Amino acid sequence: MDGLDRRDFIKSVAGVAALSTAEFAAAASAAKTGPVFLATWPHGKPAVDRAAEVFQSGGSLMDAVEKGINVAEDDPRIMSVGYGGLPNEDGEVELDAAIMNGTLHRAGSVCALHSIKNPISVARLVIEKTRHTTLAGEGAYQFALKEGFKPMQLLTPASLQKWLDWRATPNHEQYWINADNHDTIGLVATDGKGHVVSGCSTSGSAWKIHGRVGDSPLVGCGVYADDNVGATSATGDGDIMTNYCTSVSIVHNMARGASPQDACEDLLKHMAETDPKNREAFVAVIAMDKQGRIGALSMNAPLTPAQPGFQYAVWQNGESKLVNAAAMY
Ligand code: SD4
Repeated sequence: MDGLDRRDFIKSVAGVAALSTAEFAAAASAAKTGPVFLATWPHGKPAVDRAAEVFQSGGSLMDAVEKGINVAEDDPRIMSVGYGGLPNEDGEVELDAAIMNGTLHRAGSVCALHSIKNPISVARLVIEKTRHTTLAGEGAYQFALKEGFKPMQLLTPASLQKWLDWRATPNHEQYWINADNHDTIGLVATDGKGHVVSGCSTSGSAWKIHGRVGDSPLVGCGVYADDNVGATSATGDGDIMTNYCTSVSIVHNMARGASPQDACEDLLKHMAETDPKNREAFVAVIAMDKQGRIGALSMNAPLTPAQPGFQYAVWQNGESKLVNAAAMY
């Protein structure tokens, strides 16, 4: 939070709360920006481009977020999402995804889904075809089959080789305490008229214990969307972030008047203050308010030796670009 400590932040929030409804509405509408699509990592760029294309050709914002995320899920080169994602300790790919509609205040999610390459599409059908929010494991798989999804082998020759290499590494059980591979796709969007959607999809932490569920499919952790405020998503170490309900915490910070960037900073600062070890953690977040203003932040840079920094993709006014996010520490 630039030059603001927590007490100042709370005061500034109180100032916003003092605005009359009319003043607040006027400020909000002045800031409207048209549709905006924001996604994590370089693979977010083709995703936001696809999302914008779907939206501009008449699709809904839910369609746009789902189809945008499908691009990363379908790409075998991306080893942290969908087809080609790195498997669990047993060599099986287990996928997590969630999507949340900010108008309906309704999310659908699937966890530990095997053999189906587009978990975000299954998650969306959880909203549309059921009264449930989250389906897990075999139940999620059976639901996907009933809805017409075709099972397939999600390992590619490259991801299989990585798993074999890991298995051949002495002391490879260390992964129980030291995880790597965090490149979830998170995609948040606004239609430019106050509607927001958030989605994310991941193969989760590589070599995880069978059945491990990260933050991504947990509503309020990996995704959150509320048309009254905005939408957020998170990427990184879900075993840490889940404990902070990352996405809903940032939305609540925005609801109290923080800008998207300040809302991200406040949460990451809180994480670092409650446990100093979190300063070294791999945590990165994206946020958008309902006016289309964006925020993005990672806890530290470089994130890992293999991943020198957190980048996000943004599409706005007909153009997309990749941007280096700020780091907290
Ligand atoms: C998880 N947050 O399962 C996910 C993994 C991820 O980038 O990469 N995020 O912990």
